[in-house]
Amino acid sequence: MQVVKTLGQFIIEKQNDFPYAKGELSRLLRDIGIAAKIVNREVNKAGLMDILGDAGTMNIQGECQKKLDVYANEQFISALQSGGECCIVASEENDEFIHIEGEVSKNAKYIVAIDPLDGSSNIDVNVAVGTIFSIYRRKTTEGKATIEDVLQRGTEQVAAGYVIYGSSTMLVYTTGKGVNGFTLDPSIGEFCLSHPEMKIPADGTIYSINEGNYVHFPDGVKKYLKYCQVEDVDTKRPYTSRYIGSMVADIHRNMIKGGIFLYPTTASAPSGKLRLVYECNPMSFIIEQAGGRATDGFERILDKEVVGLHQRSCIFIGSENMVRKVEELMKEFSPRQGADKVEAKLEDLGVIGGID
Ligand code: AHM
Ligand code: MG
Repeated sequence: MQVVKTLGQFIIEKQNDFPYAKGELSRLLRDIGIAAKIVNREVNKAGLMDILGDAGTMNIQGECQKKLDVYANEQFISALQSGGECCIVASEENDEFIHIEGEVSKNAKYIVAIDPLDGSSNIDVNVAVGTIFSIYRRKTTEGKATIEDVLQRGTEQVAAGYVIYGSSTMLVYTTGKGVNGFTLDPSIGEFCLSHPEMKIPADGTIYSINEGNYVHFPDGVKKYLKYCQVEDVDTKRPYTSRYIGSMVADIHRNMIKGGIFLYPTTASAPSGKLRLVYECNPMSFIIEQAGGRATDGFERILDKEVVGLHQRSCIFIGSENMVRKVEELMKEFSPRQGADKVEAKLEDLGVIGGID
């Protein structure tokens, strides 16, 4: 008989990897897993919205319908609040970070940054969406946690993960000792270990990018796209283009099959579109732990200075050799130097440039 290992059992087992752990991180991960199941239930009902009532209206049970991203945000915050291990939640849905108050959280040591429902433009069309989370240990030792606790480099993450609400629902996470994936078995309502010790192939044949922005890409990226499309039997080119428009789904597929996901700078997004704290950093931590690579073309994502909660970054992430190839072409055709370098830095830091 095949023995099933649930997420809860796995987390407790892995606690022994951290000799002085008191179980707080384990409880935090468990809380996130619970919220993910609730969000999953609502995502699965999304197509019924028109029957049961649109966002902002009452459904037939007299409940007020909320937009799913708002709903997901509330679920994760409330799970973290009642769990008591988290002192600050920083979310894509909130302009400012949120202090978790209350007796149960008074000794909480962890900061959670979260994108509760990424790829939300895909909900209406029944395409996979995801949740991305990142966990830091608080740095300050007294009083209320502060912005200094939130703005830590990606290298300081103690755990990160994502949930993909797709043809099946999966939770994938790392605590810095490899990556493990769990598939939700709806019949028992548990995430079960289905993808132990996930590894991304060093080479791949899939590239994922919104090619509609081509004219605005830096020359290094344009050269890379041409490289992907040229015929070469030895390197299995031309590669296959696959772009869902949900970062979690695109990166998850590439992690399993081998591939690269690119979101470079564009005219409307001079520093890239995606957010460093709750999108790029957690996904980069996971991909690196799976043996892959993540950069902004010049610098490792996890080493980037973090100065703003909603700071943006461009990102090239996935199979190691594919990412190295883009870096090589960026260096050759779009080098950052002199004034460019200063300007790019200011854009990265959100001092100049922006996106609607
Ligand atoms: P969101 O956080 O508003 O959902 O935006 C993030 C999403 C990513 O999941 C995806 O990779 C990207 O935006 C797609 O952007 P685009 O439509 O510009 O290709
Ligand atoms: Mg997002």
